[in-house]
Amino acid sequence: MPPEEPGASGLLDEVSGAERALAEAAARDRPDADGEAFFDAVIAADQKIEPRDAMPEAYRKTLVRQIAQHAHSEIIGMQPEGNWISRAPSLERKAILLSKVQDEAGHGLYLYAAAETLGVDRKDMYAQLLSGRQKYSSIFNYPTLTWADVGAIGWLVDGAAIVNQVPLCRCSYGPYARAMIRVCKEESFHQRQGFQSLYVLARGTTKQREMAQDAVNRYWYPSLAMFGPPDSDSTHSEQSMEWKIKRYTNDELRQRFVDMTVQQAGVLGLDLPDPDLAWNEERGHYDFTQPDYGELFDVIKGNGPCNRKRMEHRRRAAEDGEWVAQAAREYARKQAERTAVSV
Ligand code: FAQ
Repeated sequence: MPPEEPGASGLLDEVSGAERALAEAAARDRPDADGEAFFDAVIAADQKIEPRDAMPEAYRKTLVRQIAQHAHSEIIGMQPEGNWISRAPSLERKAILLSKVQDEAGHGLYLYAAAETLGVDRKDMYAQLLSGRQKYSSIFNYPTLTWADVGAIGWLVDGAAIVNQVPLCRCSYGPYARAMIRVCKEESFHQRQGFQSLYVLARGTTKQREMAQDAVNRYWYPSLAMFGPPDSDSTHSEQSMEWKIKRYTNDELRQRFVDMTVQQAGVLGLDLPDPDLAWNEERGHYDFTQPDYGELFDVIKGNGPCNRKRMEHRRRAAEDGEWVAQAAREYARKQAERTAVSV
């Protein structure tokens, strides 16, 4: 067994703490005011806005944008790893990967459900993804060239996702915060399986070790870019932090991820592909080379290595699955009819 990697257990503590805090907040008295004053009081008291509460339209729109984009990321994120299910090197690895990819579908489901509490329809969000009007995370537009990429995604991509999403368990919007608690617990498990898979490869044959290093080399900078543009170019951070949707800025979270990951790379015995990575005593953080943000914006615009492939696959899946959706809709209609008759 690989030794415990540093950092992850502390993050999980924060998740359990968030769960307690949510239960306590729900039990507390809510501010006795209507409309804007109510919203401001709830945010100031660090409590939760719930679906039927008054909220500014811009707050609602920001949440729909972020949650929909997050949900789309989870389901598009099934593709790069799904690519390896049929070629996993053992039955055990295949079963693990299958479960992980199913978990991502489940995360999509919780998140679409959370977005629906804001008065939007899942069907419409999905249509906006397919038409390109709503986006998904840049990271899933990179290819998975070897088996080691599956480990690198688990370790780095799920690792970055946890760092970004643990603070979202304390997001001011109740349904999103609650969905994130379960998602984070599962992502933590995913991160550990990726770490363990790379740990085994790093101690395997020379070829396996090289494959693991190559995967880390290719996934390092795209993982750093997942946190979004630098704070100076982030259009939404300031307002989202005022509303307590975001708790930390993009750069703060990126730094936290680097600090945590450098130590883990040491345990794995793999190098991070940054010659300027160095501990800065004065800052109490690692200095590191920033990702290429020009590349990030290019990928967001649809020009990454796999954007077209990912969207074509999704569109084909929607067309091929239309008969199932139709059958489900018809079944739901009949059930509703029967319930109406028996009432
Ligand atoms: N990719 O002003 P900001 C996962 C856009 S799930 C694409 O800083 P914000 C699990 C941003 O939307 C990964 N677009 O924006 C998994 C905005 O554009 P817009 C997804 C990006 O919202 C693992 C513009 O740039 N996680 O990994 C990206 O305050 C393994 C300006 O940016 C989430 O969605 C990007 N990387 O902060 C699944 C977490 N970065 O909308 C399968 C929730 C920025 O105005 C396998 N989301 N943009 O046109 C968030 O925390 C935030 O939305 C950020 C961006 C931090 C992503």
